[in-house]
Amino acid sequence: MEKKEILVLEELLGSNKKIAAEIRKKLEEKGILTINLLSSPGSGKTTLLERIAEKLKPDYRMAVIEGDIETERDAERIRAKGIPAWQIITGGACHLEAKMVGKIFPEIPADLDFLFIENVGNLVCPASYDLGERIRCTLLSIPEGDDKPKKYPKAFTTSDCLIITKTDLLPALPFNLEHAQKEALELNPKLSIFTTSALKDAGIDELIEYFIATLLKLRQKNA
Ligand SMILES: Nc1nc2c(ncn2[C@@H]2O[C@H](COP(=O)(O)OP(=O)(O)O)[C@@H](O)[C@H]2O)c(=O)[nH]1
Ligand SMILES: [Mg+2]
Repeated sequence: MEKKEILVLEELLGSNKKIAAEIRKKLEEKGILTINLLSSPGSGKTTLLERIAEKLKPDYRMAVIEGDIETERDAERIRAKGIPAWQIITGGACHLEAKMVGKIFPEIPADLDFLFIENVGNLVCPASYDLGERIRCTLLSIPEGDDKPKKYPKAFTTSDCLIITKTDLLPALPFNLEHAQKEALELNPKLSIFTTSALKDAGIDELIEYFIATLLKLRQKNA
């Protein structure tokens, strides 16, 4: 990469960081826990959010910001669960940026518990953009293969949590769960790891407990 290009990129990331820090501060003052979901297309982000919505809806208030290159489809799926959702259409950009979240910020209800952000399906660019989240989760689905953490390290090194999805497919595919977890932890020993199947409703309750525990910690800090 040319030096000039590198400088432009650093400037862009620098201003993104400032906007993200401001968003995080404002959301956390309201006691809202923000969770940024990263993964390849099709690894199960929206399906996981649909499951989480069903389980959280009776006791908690959540909303979702959806990021996609095109279409309103994911926001429509979330709204069908009775959950407020905003769709950001990037028109080609492979990641969300903090300023895009900032545009939606005035519409976000102050009494939310959880704000989920489903990033554009891509394991590479979204890893470089802080969106003001407290928790970043990377999803890795069984069909993608257990070798992916070391091939796409930044998503894993910058995350707080790894959600291995579609575990119902383990009997059908050669995915070594232990190997994937070991390599992810070698990259980032602080990762909290969850193994889930949204289809079979496995491991989702444990993941939700982690989100609730983090929300309580955030609110204790505010008190
Ligand atoms: N077998 C299986 N398929 C799943 C699971 N979760 C999602 N899928 C399927 O994976 C595909 C992509 O899911 P989607 O949630 O749209 O992925 P996204 O692009 O990451 O949001 C859909 O066909 C889902 O039905 C799961 O737990 N098990
Ligand atoms: Mg989706």
